[in-house]
Amino acid sequence: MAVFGGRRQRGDNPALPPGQFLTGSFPVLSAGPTPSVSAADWEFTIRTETGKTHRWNWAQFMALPSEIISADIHCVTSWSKLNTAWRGVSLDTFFDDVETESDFVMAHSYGGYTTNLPLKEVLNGQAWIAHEYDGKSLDPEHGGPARLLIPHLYFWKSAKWVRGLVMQNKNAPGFWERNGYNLHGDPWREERYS
Ligand SMILES: Nc1nc2c(c(=O)[nH]1)N[C@H]1C(S)=C(S)[C@@H](COP(=O)(O)O)O[C@H]1N2
Ligand SMILES: [Mo]
Repeated sequence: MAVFGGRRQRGDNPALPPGQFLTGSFPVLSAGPTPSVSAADWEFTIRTETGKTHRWNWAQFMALPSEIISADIHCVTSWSKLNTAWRGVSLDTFFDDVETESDFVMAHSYGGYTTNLPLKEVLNGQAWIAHEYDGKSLDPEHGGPARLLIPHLYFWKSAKWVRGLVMQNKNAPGFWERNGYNLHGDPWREERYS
């Protein structure tokens, strides 16, 4: 493989989606300042179209079954990082008691970031709320105390400092989607921009 500028060319690594380059570092990409959210004040909610709100505080979150997730992550700015290790709780667990007819979700973060997602793409073992990276509490600049982890979509969909999901019946765009990013964001189909 050709090596230049510390990054390796795509070559024939089958784990790399088109147009992506490997990085060994863990870049920080944040559209604004890192909000300071303590676990003690943390709350995660899911609000449905009927207005019903399901809530979890940190202790309730920690009491849910968590799992280790090993995943490749792909940023639309073209870096990919393979075999990242997280601990988190599947969104399937949070949705256990949620009744909704809506097909879409808007994720909201502490600090105001938003991103839209189809509900079916955050269920069935495809998305987590992660609170550990590499066996340690998630660093605030990477979204600690907890962030979304949706590795099969470009990493802008993995909202850092997530504070809630709001069900929506239209696929209304979130922050980056309003600014030209794709509504869906599949890295294997290079769904980068709209
Ligand atoms: N709240 C919030 N979440 C966010 C972002 C952000 O700016 N704010 N940036 C997104 C983008 S573009 C990427 S690539 C990843 C970066 O995560 P990292 O900083 O842990 O590498 O977070 C995503 N989630
Ligand atoms: Mo990104």
